[in-house]
Amino acid sequence: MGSPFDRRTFLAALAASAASSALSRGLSVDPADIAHDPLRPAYHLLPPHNWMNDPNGPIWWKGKYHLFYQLNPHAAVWGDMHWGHAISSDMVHWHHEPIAMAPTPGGADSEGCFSGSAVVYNGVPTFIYTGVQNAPPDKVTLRDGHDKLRETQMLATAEDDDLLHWKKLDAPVIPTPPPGMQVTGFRDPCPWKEADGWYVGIGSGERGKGGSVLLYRSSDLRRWEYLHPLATGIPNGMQSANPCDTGEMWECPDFFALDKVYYLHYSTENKVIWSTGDYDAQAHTYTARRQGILDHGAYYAPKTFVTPDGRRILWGWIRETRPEAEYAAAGWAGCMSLPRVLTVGAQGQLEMHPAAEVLKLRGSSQKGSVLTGKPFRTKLAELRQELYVPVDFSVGTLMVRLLVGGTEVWQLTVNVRGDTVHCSDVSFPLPRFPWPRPALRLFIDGSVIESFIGGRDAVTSRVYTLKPGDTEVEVSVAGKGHVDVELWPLQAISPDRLAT
Ligand code: DQQ
Repeated sequence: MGSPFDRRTFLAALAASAASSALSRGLSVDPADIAHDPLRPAYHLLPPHNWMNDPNGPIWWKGKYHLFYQLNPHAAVWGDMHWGHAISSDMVHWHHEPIAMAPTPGGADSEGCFSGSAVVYNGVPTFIYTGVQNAPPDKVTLRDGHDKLRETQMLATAEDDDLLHWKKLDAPVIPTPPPGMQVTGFRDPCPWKEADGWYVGIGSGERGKGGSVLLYRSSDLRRWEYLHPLATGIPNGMQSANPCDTGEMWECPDFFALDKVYYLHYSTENKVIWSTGDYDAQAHTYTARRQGILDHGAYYAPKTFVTPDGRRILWGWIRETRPEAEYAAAGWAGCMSLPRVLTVGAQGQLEMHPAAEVLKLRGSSQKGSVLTGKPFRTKLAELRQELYVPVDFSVGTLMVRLLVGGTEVWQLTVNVRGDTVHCSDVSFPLPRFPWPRPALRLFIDGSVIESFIGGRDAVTSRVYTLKPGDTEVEVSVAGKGHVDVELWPLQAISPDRLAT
């Protein structure tokens, strides 16, 4: 899997600390230490403690936003997947709710409730998700070098309007992959409705052939008929025990119409690939016309939903990049990206910017000017900031750096004329489309930096060496140019993040 899928490490950690009373309450680290950890994000959604990965089943229901997510309630490492739940009225401030779904002993999801989606069917919010269980070799669909599991697609229906209680159907609704296919995986259903019924895409692939999204159709979400692959990759010759590392398994697909074109994304090789193209609604075939990388950093397995005012919002998992022993010891791991609004430009290029709701976190801003040879540099009292740098194409190169004790620990360089971006150790081209939002916007939150470039490209970084009170931000230009800078302190969304 793209995530650290190390069940053995998780079980070993669990066994080693089984005697601890904190762990018996689902805590591996003292909550006070977690609350005061300066590296822990203060305005990105994360659980009170322990491990989070993919966003699951985002939905707006009865006046509230609900976000579910992959949660290990026992430790800050991947394992024993449950669905955590948080509710919000603005997609920024959250209230943690009890676990929405847990594995059922003896059931088809006994080893984990993997990722999935939420739809409303006959007036009832309904999850379609992947259950995993141990199974004889001929039934196993997931082999990643550690785990051997059978994946089936399962259904659960909401029992109350706060979406706190869910009733599972005992039997999987899609129990096996298509006959004759030796799949590299079979998970993460993304459903949608068309005039003639429901459709679902399932992340899959085949060894030596590449990843795919398998398309099924149903009239009632319960009985599904396999049609054909909605999209397939191409073999790239890479070899690994884990097909997610070679692009032979596509995780967490999402498919929908966006601004009159069709849009698909999937996650593989630690990246999220988006494409836009055409969908033939008679033949149910998709032809990608343009594609790219959704975020060039520590970002994976995103999922979208539509707000009541019609915005397509993307949530993504911001993963850890430090060693597992460090995040396990910290007692928390992973957080959700800020809500991003997706649109498509005139040439089919993906555009993306943080939802306007995020602006409500801003305090009073500090403004500055940058000239060639005269950078803007200021100390950050807190590691919770938004930096806004409007850009025009007369500027040569723009550089944003973070320094601790005067030493650079992170930098973003946008070579506007040369069409390239460097972000610490990541580089990527900046295609010459007009920028829908001609600015850089950076969100610093503990160890997370989410950067938006021109309203189109994004790169999410993790930096574990930032220190509150001893971190400076610097903006400079090379070549001819002058830019203005605005910096806002952002409020934390709760005093300690333990309840909200
Ligand atoms: N995470 C889930 C899977 C998915 C993967 C398991 C992607 O359903 O394929 O935690 O991060």
